[in-house]
Amino acid sequence: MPTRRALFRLATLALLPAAARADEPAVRVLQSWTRATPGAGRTAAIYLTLEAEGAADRLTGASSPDAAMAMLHESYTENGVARMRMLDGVDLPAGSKVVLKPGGMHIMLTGLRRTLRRGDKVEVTLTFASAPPIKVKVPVLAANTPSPAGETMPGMNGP
Ligand SMILES: [Cu+2]
Repeated sequence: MPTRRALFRLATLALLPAAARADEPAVRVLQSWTRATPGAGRTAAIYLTLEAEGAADRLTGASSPDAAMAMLHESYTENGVARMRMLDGVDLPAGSKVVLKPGGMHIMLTGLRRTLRRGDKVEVTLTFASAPPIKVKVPVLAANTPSPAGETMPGMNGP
């Protein structure tokens, strides 16, 4: 005769497949990249293309074992000066691509623990309001990789 606890466990297991079925929040990372950092550079901007599948979601944060801190940032221009501000999150509408790119939104890594060399990969974990966290291995491209906006992030002299 199974104990009450064992019966409870069986019942819980039986529920799992149903819970993992349709409408499970999911976000796809369609592209990711960053640039090699010059010798003493201790910041890097991570660019991504994200797509929420199914329901809308929200990118709420990031972290990396290679950096002391990872923040969501947005570049903007004020009186002709490029600046950045922190974002609480990035909304991901259902079924449409959201592009984090130079001159716009990005994930700012500060306190880099190593130099990022072309061909390296940087591990970044993305967290979402609904979807489970995603670990991304972000390829490091050449330091002079051009950006769609042609921006070089002049505001980048610190966090
Ligand atoms: Cu930034």
